Amino acid sequence: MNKTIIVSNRLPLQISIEGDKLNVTPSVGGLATGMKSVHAEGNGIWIGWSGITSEDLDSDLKSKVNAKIENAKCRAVELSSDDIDDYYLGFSNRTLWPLFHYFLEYTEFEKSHWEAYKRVNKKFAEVVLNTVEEGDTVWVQDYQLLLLPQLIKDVRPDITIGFFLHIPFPSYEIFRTFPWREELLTGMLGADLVGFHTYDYERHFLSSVKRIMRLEVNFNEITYYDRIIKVDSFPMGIDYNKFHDAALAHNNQNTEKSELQKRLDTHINEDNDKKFILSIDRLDYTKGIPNRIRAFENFLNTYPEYKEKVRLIMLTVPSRSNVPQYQKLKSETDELVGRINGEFSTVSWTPIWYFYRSLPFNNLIDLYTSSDVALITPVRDGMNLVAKEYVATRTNQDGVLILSEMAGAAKEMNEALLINPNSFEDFATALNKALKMPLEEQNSRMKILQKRLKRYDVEKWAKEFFKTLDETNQLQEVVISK
Ligand code: GDG
Repeated sequence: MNKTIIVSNRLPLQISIEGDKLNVTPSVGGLATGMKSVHAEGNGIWIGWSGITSEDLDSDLKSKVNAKIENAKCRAVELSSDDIDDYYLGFSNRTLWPLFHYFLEYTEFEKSHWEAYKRVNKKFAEVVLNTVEEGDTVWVQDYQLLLLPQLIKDVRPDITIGFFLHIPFPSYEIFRTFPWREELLTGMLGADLVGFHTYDYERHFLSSVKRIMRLEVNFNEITYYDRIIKVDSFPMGIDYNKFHDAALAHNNQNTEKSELQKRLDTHINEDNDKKFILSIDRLDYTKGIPNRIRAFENFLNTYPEYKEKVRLIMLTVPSRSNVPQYQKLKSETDELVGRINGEFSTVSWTPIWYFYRSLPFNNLIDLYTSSDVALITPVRDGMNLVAKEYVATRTNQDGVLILSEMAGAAKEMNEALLINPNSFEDFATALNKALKMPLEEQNSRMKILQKRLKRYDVEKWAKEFFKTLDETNQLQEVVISK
């Protein structure tokens, strides 16, 4: 039976070792959730790094960990702490991540990190090549593995390969600053289908291929030697029913309330007019967190009538804390929250509730369902699943989503209040509009958003990708037989 092999930097598992006890739990996060349905089907295999470096695994522990991994239909790529430092923290997170999100000032072009990136992509290729059999399909995920498609295609031209980029692909003017630009594009062109979240990213990629590689591009097909490579956009959806059903269960009177929910209820009961504004993101400079806090301060000064009436609940999830820019961002955020709470708080009101941690899923649902407004304002974001999850949990079709134009999700969420995250005026106007929006208008906007998200959920996203990959495959057969 043919199988689908998913390849991503991390396996969708969290492994922790406590004494001689080994705990393996499925991981959360956009990608893991998104691919779960593909992985569960048939005899799929997921290849990636386990999260534990080879130095921390003696041979006894290694075989125990591997057994658990195999059991979860996964296969591990072994990486050393040097690999992680240079390929992951170095090249992926200090070069590709900032460059592709238009943060040129944060982008480091470090040759040794590039060498590590090439070395580690080869390690992934080795495991894939040892796993793949005739008739299998390989689906490579994201920016850590841009070279992998070509490394597989070189050895196994018969294997169908798909590639999906979860972050933006930048404009040609940004991409061309990258010293190893041609090698990177060549790596991606090993795939038969290259997918992006939006048409704009697709367009930017095609433009770079045309201008840097000087290849023939016909609409969304690239001719590369004797192959045709298809490029297309597939906006990633969410597991809609999971979020919607969790919210229905949460709203059921008989469900026991969490401590967090009890706390939220106390505040709502104090004053029915009190409103919650919610933001949830990884602590990342692309998410526009300091700007959002400053914009909230400006909003309170512009519309003082909202003082003591609104609260911003900010959940920021720790991320990449060993990269210097993230440490700086953490101190800046702490300081801004402290300053604004110090400036505006009264005996009975704190304007910002700030959580710096990851919360369990049920608390996430508490926050989504209790918030009147979601304020999702990244300065640059491939898609943004949080915006979609908020909509899915609004089972009474109330609530307002304020969304940055710079998130890929904005392209398919026109009924949200779309703002430029660099404009304090946009923030203030949208917040005022959201907080005053009549219920009928909230309902009509939510209904349309929900209908679209329900129809194009994550399973549909994966199916569409595979359908197009299949068509691309037939295209190759025509080219070869000509
Ligand atoms: C990348 C791209 C693209 C967050 N906090 C908690 C928690 N989460 C979950 C959310 C959501 C996921 O993490 C975050 O997904 P996003 O899409 O918002 O952002 P990135 O992590 O930056 O993802 C992005 C995505 O890939 C998919 O292609 O959309 O543009 O940057 O699912 O619910 N989950 C739990 N506790 C938390 O505290 N349980």
